[in-house]
Amino acid sequence: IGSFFQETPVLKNPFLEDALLRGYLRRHLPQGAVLSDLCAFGERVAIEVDKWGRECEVNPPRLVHFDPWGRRVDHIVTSPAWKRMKDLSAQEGLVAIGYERSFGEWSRVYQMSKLYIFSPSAGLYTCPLAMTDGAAKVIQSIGVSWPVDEAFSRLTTRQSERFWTSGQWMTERQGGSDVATGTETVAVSQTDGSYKLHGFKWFTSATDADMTLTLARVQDRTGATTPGSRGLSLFYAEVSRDEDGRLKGIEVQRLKDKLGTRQVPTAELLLDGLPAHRISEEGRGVPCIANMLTITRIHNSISAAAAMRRVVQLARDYATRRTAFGKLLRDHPLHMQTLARMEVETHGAFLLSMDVCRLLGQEESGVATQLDTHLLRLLTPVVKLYTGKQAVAVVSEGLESFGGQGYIEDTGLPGLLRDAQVLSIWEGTTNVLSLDVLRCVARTSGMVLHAYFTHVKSLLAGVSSVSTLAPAVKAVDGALSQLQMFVQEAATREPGYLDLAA
Ligand code: MFK
Ligand code: FAD
Repeated sequence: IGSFFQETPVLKNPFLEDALLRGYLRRHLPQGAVLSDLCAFGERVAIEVDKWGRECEVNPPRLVHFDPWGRRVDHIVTSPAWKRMKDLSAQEGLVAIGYERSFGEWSRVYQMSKLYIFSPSAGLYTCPLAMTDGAAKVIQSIGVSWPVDEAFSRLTTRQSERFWTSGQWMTERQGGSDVATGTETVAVSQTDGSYKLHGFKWFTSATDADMTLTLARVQDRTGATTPGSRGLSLFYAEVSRDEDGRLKGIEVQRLKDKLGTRQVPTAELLLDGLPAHRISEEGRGVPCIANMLTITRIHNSISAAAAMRRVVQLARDYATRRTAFGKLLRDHPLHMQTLARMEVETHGAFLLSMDVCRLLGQEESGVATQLDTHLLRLLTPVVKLYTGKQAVAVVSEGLESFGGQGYIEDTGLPGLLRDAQVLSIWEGTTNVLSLDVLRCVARTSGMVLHAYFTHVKSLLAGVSSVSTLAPAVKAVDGALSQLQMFVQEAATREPGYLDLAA
C-alpha cells in the first residue's frame, strides 16, 4: 500500500495563532495579566482540553432509568471528560470572570475571549456555561437574596467543588418559540410560600445541571391560570435526589437522539411536583428570563465565531502540509482565495460579536450611554441570527478544504458542522429573532436604529485606511442588509404584528 500518509492538521495554541484576537485585546485590554492568562489557557486547550472535547463526542451521555433492582433512578451518565470540563470551567473562571469584574467594563470581553478560545475544544460544555452565566445574570438583576443567594455564589465561584451549572427549561411540546401560548406547566402554591411544578419540558439541555430556571403558570385557588405571556412566572428549582436516590419531582422521559450536540445530554422531563421558588413577580416571567436570553445569545454568537475560527485555523495549517498537483495547497491561489473568504467572514463575526460583549460589559459597569444600551438590545439578536447562519456556511466550506478527509468522522471535522447547525435553532430561530428585532425597533420608537446608524457612522469616521477595517465594515454591511431584508419580509408577512410607522 506504499509508505505515503497524509499529514494531520495540527491544533496549535489558539490564542497565539489568532492575530485578530490578540490585536483586538492589545488595543482595548492591554493588561499583561489578561494576555498571559489567555496565552496559558490557549496552551492548555491545545495540549489537554481538546482531547477531552473529543472524548465527550465519542463517549456521549446515556440515561439509566432503573437501578439493577428495578428502582427508578433516572441517572444521566456522562463521560469523565465532561466532568473534567466542569472542574476546569470553575478553575479557569469561565463564568466567574464576568462577575468578578476585575477588569471593569472590559471584564466581559476578557471572559468571552477565554470562551472563544475554549469553545471548539469544549465538547459543547459551553452550552451549560452559557445557561449558567444567564442564570447568574437573572439572579443578579432581581437582587441576590434568599432563596437564590447560595445558588448565585455557586454559579459564579472558581472553586470546582462548589461550582454549579444551571439549566434553562423553557420549551414545551406546544411551542418553543411561542412560549407565551405553548407553556402548560402549572405552579401550585404551598403553605410555606414555595411552589410545586407540574408539566412537561420538551427540550432541556445539559440536564445534569444542579439547578434550573423555568417558566410556569401560577394556579389560583380554583386551579385556574392566566393564559398568554402575562400568565407566566419565573421559577428557580434545584435538581436534587431524595434518600432513595430518586430525582425529587422529576422524571427523565428520555434523552433526545440529535443530529449534533451529542456531547450534551438533552432530555424530555416530566415535572411531577418539582419543588420550586417563584423569583419573578407573578406574570413577569418572560421579561425576567429575557436577561438570560441576552446572555445565552451572546454566548451563542461567540461559539459561532469560534467554530469559524477553528476550521479556518485547521484549514490553513493543512494547506501548509497537503500537496496537490505538485505543490502545497497554500501555493494554489484558488485554494487560498477560498481560505481568505472564510477568514473575512470569521473576522467579521468575531468583531461584531466582541462589540456586543464590549457593550454588555459597559452596561454592567454602569458606564453605558443610553445609545449603548439601545445598541446592545438591537445587536444581540442581530449578531446571534447572523453568526448562527454564517457558522454553518463557513464550517461547511472549511470541511471541503480538507477534501475527502473533511467528511471522515474520526478526524473530528464533521462534528464541527453538526454542532454548527444548532446555532441558528436554539436560543431563538432566525425568523423569531428577526421579529424580536422588529419588536425592539417599535418599542423604542426607532431609537435602536438611530443608535445603530450613529455607531456605524462613528466606526467609519475612525477608519484611516479602509482596508484595515474592511472585515468589520463588511460585517456591519452584512448585518444591516440582513436586518433590512428581515424587516421588509416580516412587515409584509406580518402586517398586523407591529406598527412599523413607529
Ligand atoms: C454555545 C452557546 C449555547 C447556548 C445554550 C443553548 C442551550 C439551549 C437553550 C435553549 O434553547 S433555551 C430556549 C430558548 N428559547 C427561546 O429563545 C424562545 C424564542 N422565543 C422568543 O424569544 C420570543 O420572542 C419570546 C418567548 C421572548 C416572546 O415572548 P412573548 O411573551 O410572546 O413576548 P412579548 O409579549 O413580546 O414580550 C413579553 C415581555 O418580554 C416584554 O416586556 P414588557 O412586558 O415589559 O413590555 C418584552 O419587551 C420582553 N422581552 C421579550 N423578548 C425580550 C424582552 N426583553 C428584552 N430582551 C428580549 N430579547
Ligand atoms: P417552532 O417554534 O415550532 O418553530 C418552527 C419554525 O417556525 C421555525 O423555523 C421558526 O423560525 C418558525 N416560526 C415560529 N414562529 C414564527 C413566527 N412568529 N414567524 C415566523 N416564523 C416562525 N429549549 C429549552 O428551553 N431549553 C433547552 O435546554 C433547550 N435545548 C435544546 C437543545 C437542542 C439540541 C435543540 C435543537 C433545541 C433545544 N431547545 C431547548 C429548544 C429550542 O430552543 C427550540 O427548539 C427553539 O426555540 C424553536 O422552538 P420549536 O422547536 O418549538 O420550533
